[in-house]
Amino acid sequence: MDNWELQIREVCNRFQLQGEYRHYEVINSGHINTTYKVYYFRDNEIKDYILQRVNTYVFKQPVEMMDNISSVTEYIRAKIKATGISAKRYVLHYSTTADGKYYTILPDGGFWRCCRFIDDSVSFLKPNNVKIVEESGKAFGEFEAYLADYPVENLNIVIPHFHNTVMRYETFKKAIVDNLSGRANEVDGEIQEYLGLEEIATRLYRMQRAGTLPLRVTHNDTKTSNVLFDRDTLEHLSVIDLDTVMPGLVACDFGDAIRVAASTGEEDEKNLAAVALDAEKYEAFTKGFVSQVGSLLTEAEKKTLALGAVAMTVECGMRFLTDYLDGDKYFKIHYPDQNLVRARCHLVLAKDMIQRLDEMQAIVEKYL
Ligand code: ADP
Ligand code: GN1
Ligand code: MG
Repeated sequence: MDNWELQIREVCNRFQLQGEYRHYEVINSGHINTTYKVYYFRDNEIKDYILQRVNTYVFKQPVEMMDNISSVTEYIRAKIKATGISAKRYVLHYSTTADGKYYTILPDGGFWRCCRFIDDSVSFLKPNNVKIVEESGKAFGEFEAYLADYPVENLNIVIPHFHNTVMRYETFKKAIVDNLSGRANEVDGEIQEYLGLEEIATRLYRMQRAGTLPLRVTHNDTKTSNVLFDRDTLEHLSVIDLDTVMPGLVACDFGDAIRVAASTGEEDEKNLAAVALDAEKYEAFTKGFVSQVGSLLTEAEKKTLALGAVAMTVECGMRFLTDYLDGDKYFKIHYPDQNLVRARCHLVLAKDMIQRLDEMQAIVEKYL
């Protein structure tokens, strides 16, 4: 057993887990936290857990983050149980330590948490069929519907200004000036293109600031890999990665999901000719999402969903470019120019969406 595995076992021992430790594997799909699947053996069956070291460069208030997560998951669990169904596969369940905390901190400062692995579940980085896309729409719509009457003011603001696109533009402009990586000249074309999209990309946030849109409990990181599906039926089970649950706009959740679920390319697609909005997947996501949450939305919110896709695609692409300019400090990268590749393909996708905004909004109206 190497030192790393010893540390993983040490963390496991601090949580009240049932059964005996067998082994672990690394899960590499997320850009932020470090995730392990830990195999436990109990009653002659494998029972697994997800162990995560939280990225405290990104999440500076991890205790407040875990407070949000535990209260939101308890709230959803109570709602599901009230319908007479076991909530086991439909909401995350975090384990506690002997002193009742949802986290443990190691002497090196590492902030760790542990939740039950949802049995017979799968997740997809990129959905390859419309059924999965529609189910992911249902999952995020249902999440918001479950939390529609949760007191939004009780949530901690885990990352201030997370989807404040106006502020994201200010950060981007500062990164261009600071040019910490020395790469600004090399990407001047991309920089100018992102600057040119500022008016349309910040429109949604400016509406929020004007007070015309309600703040709801939103997920704020709605990419497809943050949903678990039943391995056999491919029906949605649970929304995961609840780190950024905060007060927010429904259009941000809708739009950030579209960015991934309804792109014809990968999130870091190098072949830009292969990047566009996939109309069939866009419609499938919209159908699933609206079926769960559509009846709760105000007239003003309904008009912003398609715009949310533009805002979130530009914002996310610009965050990748900002990180490239800063020297790749925020998002995990798996090859040197990955943040730039991500930024380029988000630009292509956003421009396609802008041209097709009316068509996108018409599809929303069709399902409302
Ligand atoms: P990150 O914040 O780094 O994106 P996630 O919480 O999204 O990390 O977890 C990364 C991956 O781990 C998910 O895409 C999923 O495949 C898997 N995973 C996370 N939690 C669970 C769970 N409770 N049950 C099953 N798989 C999970
Ligand atoms: C990050 O944690 P993960 O990989 O699900 C990021 C999101 C971005 C996403 C882009 C806390 O999400 O905001 O949209 O990468 N999370 C945080 O793929 O910044
Ligand atoms: Mg994730």
